[in-house]
Amino acid sequence: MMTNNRKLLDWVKNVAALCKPDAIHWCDGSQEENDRLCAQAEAAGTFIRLNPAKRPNSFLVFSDPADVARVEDRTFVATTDPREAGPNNNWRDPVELKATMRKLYDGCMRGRTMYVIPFSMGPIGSPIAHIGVELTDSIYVVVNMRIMTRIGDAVLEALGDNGEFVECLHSVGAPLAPGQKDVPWPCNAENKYISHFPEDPSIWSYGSGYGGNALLGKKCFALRIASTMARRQGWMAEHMLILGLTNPAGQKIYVAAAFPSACGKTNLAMLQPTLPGWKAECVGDDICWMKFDQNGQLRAINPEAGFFGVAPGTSMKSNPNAMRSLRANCIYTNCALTADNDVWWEELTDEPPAELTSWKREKWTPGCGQKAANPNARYTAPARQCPVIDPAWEDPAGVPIAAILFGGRRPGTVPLCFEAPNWQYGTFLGSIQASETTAAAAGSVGVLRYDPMAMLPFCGYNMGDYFAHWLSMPGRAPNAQMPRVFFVNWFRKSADGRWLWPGFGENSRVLKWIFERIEGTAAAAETPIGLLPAPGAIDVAGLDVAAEDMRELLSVDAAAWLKDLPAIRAHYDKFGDAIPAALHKELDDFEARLQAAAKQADPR
Ligand code: OXD
Ligand code: MN
Repeated sequence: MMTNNRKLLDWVKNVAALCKPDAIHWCDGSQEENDRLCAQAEAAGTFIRLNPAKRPNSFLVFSDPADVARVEDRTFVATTDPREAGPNNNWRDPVELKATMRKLYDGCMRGRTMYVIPFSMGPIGSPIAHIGVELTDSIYVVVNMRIMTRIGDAVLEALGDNGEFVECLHSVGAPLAPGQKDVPWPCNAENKYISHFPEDPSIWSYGSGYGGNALLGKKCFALRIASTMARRQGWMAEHMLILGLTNPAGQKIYVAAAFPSACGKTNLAMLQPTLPGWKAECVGDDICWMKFDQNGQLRAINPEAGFFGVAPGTSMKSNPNAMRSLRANCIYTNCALTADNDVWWEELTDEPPAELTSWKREKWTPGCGQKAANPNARYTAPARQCPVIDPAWEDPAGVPIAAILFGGRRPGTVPLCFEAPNWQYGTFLGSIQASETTAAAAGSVGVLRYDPMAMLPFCGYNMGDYFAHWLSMPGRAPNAQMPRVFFVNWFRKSADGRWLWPGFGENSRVLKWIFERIEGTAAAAETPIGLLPAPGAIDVAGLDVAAEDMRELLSVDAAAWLKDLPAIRAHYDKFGDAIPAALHKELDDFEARLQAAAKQADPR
């Protein structure tokens, strides 16, 4: 199908004139096209076809060792006024940055094909979805985008002659001279740019072929650019998983949850409840777009169509539903290769295979002192293959969000769970969200890293204005019903360094309390930090956690919280006067309540 969309046609023509590809291919998104591109990448030595008896229609790719992860120091937000980008972003002047990048793009696709990928973030035609078009010279990007988003003719049709789309330009930055042989993973490691121009809006990515640097629908569009659109248009683009929770009576709620990296977001998204009769289903594991419907209900879609998950650590023990999603039709990046052409990564099995090909294409044996898979090795899996995918995951209307959860890795201070009594205080809690690095050496103190709403690397504008946007949400729709806000911490440790809470499927006990808070049946006690589960309100039937540990998990240590106060204030100070006055007031009140409680506990 061709398009008559003038803006799209002109843009493709202009980019082609700049990048000078040998050919242009408009992706239709079909299986046939996908199979042809995969075969081509296989012939080029980029893709390794995995054992069809074990992993049908699946491929392994080894990247260049200089191109294995998102590059935050090469990620830019270009706005006319630097204050717009804020201290949380690397600011550049848009005119200067475009001039620099145009020089790099000039002729950068020589010897390659430029692929045009129309894609929809969200179910095609959903009022919450948005369209983008990515131009790329990487087959790896095309086949990954086909899993991670909806691509092809159906999107062009939805775009129509006059539809708006976000321009996403990507090149690996490795032109080929006539007759020059390609490498398996072309990139330009010395010249990476992941640039965002929210005023266009557009994304210009150069030099990297990996993950969020190259699959521009994900972090670049669905978070950085979308957050600026959401602010303007009165909705929310968040770094959150979405899950459906059904109680034994068959009643269902949906919750969204924001956690910094390495806090088990994908595990929670695909949780298997241990509580009898409870069911959890996955809508998404990474990104959540929320808009009010005409009744003032906040409804969410997962803008993605796949999971781009970290492979190491994923196993039948830690996340059986993720493992089952990987049975076929997946792309693996920087995992290790087994002798019988399957993939392996650290912790997949208790015993590693006797011999592997590592992600560096080297022979690997257990005990050789190297990791077989890169620590950021990934699987790209279609979401529809997840055995607990929610029946409404592609509902264009989205799912109603009843609760938002924040959390982090906090060995101390933060209780297992508590609730914010209102939206403003909930926003405050999100703004001081932090994750603690575990003490590397005995006696060393954990370092708190503030990552508000888990959006620090992904908010496309000034974080202080982002907090103001959160505070403005209740006023953005008549009869706005805001979700309840909760804070959770699965990672609390005892004084002697034991995990106090078993986590994983047992987290369903905390979800049950949250469900019952929303239903109005669970008891909570007021404390200086918010509403804590009343004694006995968390269902511990059949759980092997000592009563004493439960008490510790659900205690508020005012003195410990007060110790964080200087760091919280320093965190706020980074954003200067962009921090809304309402949050400063919440912080002052928070401190006063804690001081009163600390005094009561220790009146000296
Ligand atoms: C991700 C991330 O890859 O948050 O999802 O870094
Ligand atoms: Mn993420």
